[in-house]
Amino acid sequence: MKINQEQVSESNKSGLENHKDSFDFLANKLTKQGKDVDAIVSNLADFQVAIPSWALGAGGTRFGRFSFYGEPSSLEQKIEDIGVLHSLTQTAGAVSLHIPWDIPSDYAAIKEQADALNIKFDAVNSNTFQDQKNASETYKYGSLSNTSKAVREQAIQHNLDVIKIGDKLGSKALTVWLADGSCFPGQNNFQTAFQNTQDSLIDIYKGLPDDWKMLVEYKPYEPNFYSTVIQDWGASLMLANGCGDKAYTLVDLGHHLPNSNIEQIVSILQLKGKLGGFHFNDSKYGDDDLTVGSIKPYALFLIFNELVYGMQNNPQNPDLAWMIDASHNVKDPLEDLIQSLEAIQEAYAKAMLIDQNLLKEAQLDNDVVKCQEILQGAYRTDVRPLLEKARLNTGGVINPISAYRNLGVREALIKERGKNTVATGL
Ligand SMILES: [Mn+2]
Repeated sequence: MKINQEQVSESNKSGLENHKDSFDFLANKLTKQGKDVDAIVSNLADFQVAIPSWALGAGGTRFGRFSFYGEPSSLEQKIEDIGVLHSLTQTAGAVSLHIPWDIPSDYAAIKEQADALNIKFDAVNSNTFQDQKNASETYKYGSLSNTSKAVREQAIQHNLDVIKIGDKLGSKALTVWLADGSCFPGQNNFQTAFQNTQDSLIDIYKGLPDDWKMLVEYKPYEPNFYSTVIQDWGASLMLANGCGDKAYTLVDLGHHLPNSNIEQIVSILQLKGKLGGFHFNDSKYGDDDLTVGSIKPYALFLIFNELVYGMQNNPQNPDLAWMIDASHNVKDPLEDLIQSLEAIQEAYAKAMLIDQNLLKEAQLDNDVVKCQEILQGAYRTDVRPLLEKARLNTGGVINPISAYRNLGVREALIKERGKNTVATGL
C-alpha cells in the first residue's frame, strides 16, 4: 500500500476552501499579535517524529492481545506502513527499530525502501528484557545489572551488536531501557546492581561510534515491582555522566510516578545539556502507553513550552531524538499513530505561540496572574489550521484521519495481508 500524490490532491479538494478561511483568519490574528506565522509553519513542517517498529501492530497487555486485521508481518511491511503515515502527515519521517524484533535480512534493500519513502533510521533499541532464542544466559534476574558476569557480558554484547546493526542503516543513537530491578525487598543489593549497570554501560559506551549518542531511559516500576535499577531521571543522569559526553537521559512520558512534574525534569536536563530524547505517549495511572495527548494535553503543552524554551536558549543541549512509544489495544494502530502525531504537533505549535519575552517580564514583575494568562492564552488557541498549512506545504493532507478512512487504507491492507498476520512488538 502506497499513497500517491494524486490521492493526496484528491483528498484535499473538498477541505481546501475551509482550510483557507480558517488559516487566513488565524494567521491574521497571530500576525497582529506580532507572531511570525511563516516561521511557526516551517518549524512544524521540519518537526519529524520517529515511529517505533514495535507499535505498528495491535498492542497487548498481560491479559491478552487482540490482533488487528492487516497487521504488518515483516520489517518491509512496517516501513510501508510508516510510509503511509508519512505521506498523509509529513511528520513521520523516521523509524526507530527494535532489535532483535526487527533485524533487516537485506540491509541494502531496506535502506533503499526507506530512502524512497523519505524515512530515516532514528535511534535503535536494544532488548535485554526478554530471553532470546538459543541464548546461553537468562535475563530473569537482570541483564546489565546481573550478579553474574556471564549474563552481563551477554547483555553488553547484544548492545554492541545493536550498534553495528544501526550503523549499517545510518542510525546515530542507541536507546537502552532496562527492565532490571527486583520484585521483593532484600532480593537485590541496590549498590551492587547500580554499579554493575554503570560498568556495563561504560563497556557499551566504549563501542559507540564518535558521532553516536547513547540514550539512557528510566522507569520507576514494571516489570519489577519493588525496585528498578534506573528508576528515575536522577539515576539516568548519574549513569550518563558516568559514561561520558555522548550519553544522555531519555524521557518517556509514561515512565513517571503519578503527578511528577515532567516539564521541570525536561527543563533542568536541557540546562545541563543532558536531555537526549523523548518517548511520547499518555497515561492515566502508570505506563499506560495511550495515544499522545488523549488524557493530559495541557501537561504535554507545558512540556513543549520547556522544550521550545530549551531549543531557543540551551545550545549546550543537542537536538533531541523524538519518538512515539505507545501501544494500541483497541484502536487501528495507524489511526492511533496519526492522532499521536497530531497531538505532538499541536502542543508544539501552541508552545511556539507563547510570547517568551512577555512571560519573562511578567515573571520579573511577579505578576502570577499574567504568567498564567500568557500560557493559557496560547493553549486555548485552536492551532489546527497551522498544522494543516504545514502539511499542505510539504505534500501531506489537510485531515489525515479522514483521508486515511476515505482512501480505505486499512481495507486495502487487509486485502493485501489478510486477517491473520501478527506484527512483532509489544
Ligand atoms: Mn519508552
